[in-house]
Amino acid sequence: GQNGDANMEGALIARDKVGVQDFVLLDSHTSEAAFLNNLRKRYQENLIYTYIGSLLVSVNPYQELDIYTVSQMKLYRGVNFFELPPHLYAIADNAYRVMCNEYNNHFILISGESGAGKTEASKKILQYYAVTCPTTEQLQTVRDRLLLSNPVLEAFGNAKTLRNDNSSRFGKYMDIQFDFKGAPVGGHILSYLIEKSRVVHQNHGERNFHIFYQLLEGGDKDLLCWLGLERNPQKYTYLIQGRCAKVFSINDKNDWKIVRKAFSIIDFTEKDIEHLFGIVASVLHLGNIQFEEDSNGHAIIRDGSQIKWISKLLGAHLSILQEALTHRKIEARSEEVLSPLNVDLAFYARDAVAKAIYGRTFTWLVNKINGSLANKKTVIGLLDIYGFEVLDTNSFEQFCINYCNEKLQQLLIEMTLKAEQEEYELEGIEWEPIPYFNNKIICDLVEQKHKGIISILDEECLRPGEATDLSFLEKLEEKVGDHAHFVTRKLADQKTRKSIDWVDFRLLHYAGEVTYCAVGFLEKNNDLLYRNLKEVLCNSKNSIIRDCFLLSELDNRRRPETVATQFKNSLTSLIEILMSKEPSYIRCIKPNENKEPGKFDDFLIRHQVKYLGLMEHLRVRRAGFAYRRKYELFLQRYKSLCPATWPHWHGPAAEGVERLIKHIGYKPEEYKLGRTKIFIRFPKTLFATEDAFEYRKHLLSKVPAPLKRKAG
Ligand code: AD9
Ligand code: MG
Repeated sequence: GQNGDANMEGALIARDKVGVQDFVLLDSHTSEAAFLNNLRKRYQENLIYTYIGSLLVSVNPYQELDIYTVSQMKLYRGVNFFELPPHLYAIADNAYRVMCNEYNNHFILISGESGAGKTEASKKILQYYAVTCPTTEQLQTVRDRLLLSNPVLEAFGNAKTLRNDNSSRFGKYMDIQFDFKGAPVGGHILSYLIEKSRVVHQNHGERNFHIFYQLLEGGDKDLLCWLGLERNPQKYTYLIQGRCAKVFSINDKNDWKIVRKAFSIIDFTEKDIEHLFGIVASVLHLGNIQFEEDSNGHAIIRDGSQIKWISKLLGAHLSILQEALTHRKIEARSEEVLSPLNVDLAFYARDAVAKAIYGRTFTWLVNKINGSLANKKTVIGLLDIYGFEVLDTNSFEQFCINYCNEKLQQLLIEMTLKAEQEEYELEGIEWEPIPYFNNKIICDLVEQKHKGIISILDEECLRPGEATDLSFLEKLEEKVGDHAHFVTRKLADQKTRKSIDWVDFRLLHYAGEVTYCAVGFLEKNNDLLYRNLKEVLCNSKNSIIRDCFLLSELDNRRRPETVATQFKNSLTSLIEILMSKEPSYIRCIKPNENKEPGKFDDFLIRHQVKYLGLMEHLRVRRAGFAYRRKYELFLQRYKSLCPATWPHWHGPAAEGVERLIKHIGYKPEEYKLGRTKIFIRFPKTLFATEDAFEYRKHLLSKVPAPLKRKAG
């Protein structure tokens, strides 16, 4: 089960200088100031990891630390959870060992806001398994594919944002699959809602997905020539809106090499690669298509060169493609009529194609990678999603991302409190529940059937022609205006002292308040691609595009699910997947807004400590029992402290423990005896026992007291 055992060994080490490595050991009561002090002390010593019991808190160091070497990995392999300084590897190793011993499934949930270090953590854990798990030559390939899926998915799914130079713009859940010997034999990736809008638009200071820049910087001359591309990103409308094609911290050329190498290992044929980059290039060409008005006010394409390239790369008929970009097929009395688009709609159609082909190609990539990995039963899942984010202007994408973070927070609340309560119940221990903020109320506000924001949005999407983003806003005011976490415009000033713009709505998320701009919500939720454009794509000679756009989609008269509803459903099934597994948690903290090493921004960190619920977590840990340990283990360690149990105890371990603690004088309020474990309420009790143990060991060995181990 869960590792609730205390950090007894490490506890004693130089507590003052570098803080305690488990918050449970903080002497001063659970004050926020003490918590922050401890976190700061450790951060300043580059000790970025700290436990709360078995949960790991991580603060982004924004610099390369020397703690991820192979020898570090080996150090953590098979070692008791708390015997070494806190580390990702300890969490990973613990999950692995419990999985091997009990043949059950695990997952490691990594959460925290954008830029806090989730993706780095998930990559490091994967590396840990790749290096330390047993393997055979045969399995080497699977291992390499698992590892190399990362650079590929990051190239296509990550981008520079204001918050993070390598921000995940999709959610990722990866199962690492193990055989009965504990060798990693396969994997499976689920991806969630990629932020397609980025393909056609970027905010100032942000970039499009990395792959575009990598291709232009790194692709060899022949390839670019074949794709009809120029090396200079400034030439492409879709790449320059953020005005930062070049980023200091990113080496596109180098990354390109890694991605290319990854493709060859993940079983991509030359044809696949040709078609894949044909699509990437088509997106760039699409962005450069300009429309102008003819004398009738209809859109015509200004310059035919881009569309020729697209036609070649996607294997689509030139004139049909041209027609599809400037006309819309309308069904009137079982007759199909082509109606010309005006310039605005033509641009809309163009962007819709770019988003659709990129978005679906991303899904194709994930499937392709999955196809190259085998499928087995016992797994450790790694969840790395896009973190909570608040931008200057927050749109539909932020709404989805932040909703996703609410769901995971909800999961965490349920599973930690549940696990804790279940353990006490199982062991027959009484305990008093700790109050905490349950964000279920916010999840409900967003997702409840008929009443929630997504339902309201979907309803508006069902009224084409009538509904607008503003009518959606009105409906929100009307239907959820009095919800505690919806700030209505009428009361905005009183509630949050900031008034709300007439196109905005505001939610009080668990992680803070966010103002969303409703403009574009309906369109993005509908995600409409004109039928004749779909037809063109279904008939494409580019095999990837053909895989992505199936003819059956055209027959389907049923209305496809909206984007938000699809997302909601996929999150619901993700939560189900996770609930069936044993959890481990890593909570990542972002130390400052400047991506700077060594800078501990008190205000920013306090806020995260608060909304991540770390104090509550700590309180639950402490108000319950700070320590618990199986009778056998407890006895094994401390038996030398009692003549009746030393050197051997022959009866049941529980009785041995009872004798032992009577002998060393535990008071009744200090402990409880459960069915299989002893529960110790205060850290001090254990410290004393541990000190006595060390002293006794010293006497027994008649050698100088052991040097204090370097703290972590
Ligand atoms: V987002 O929600 O995807 O926008 P993440 O994933 O939480 O976000 P990420 O892991 O990408 O953040 O970390 C951001 C940057 O911080 C990385 O690119 C590194 O430069 C830096 N970082 C994070 N963790 C570490 C670390 N353990 N060691 C060194 C780190 N640098
Ligand atoms: Mg990330």
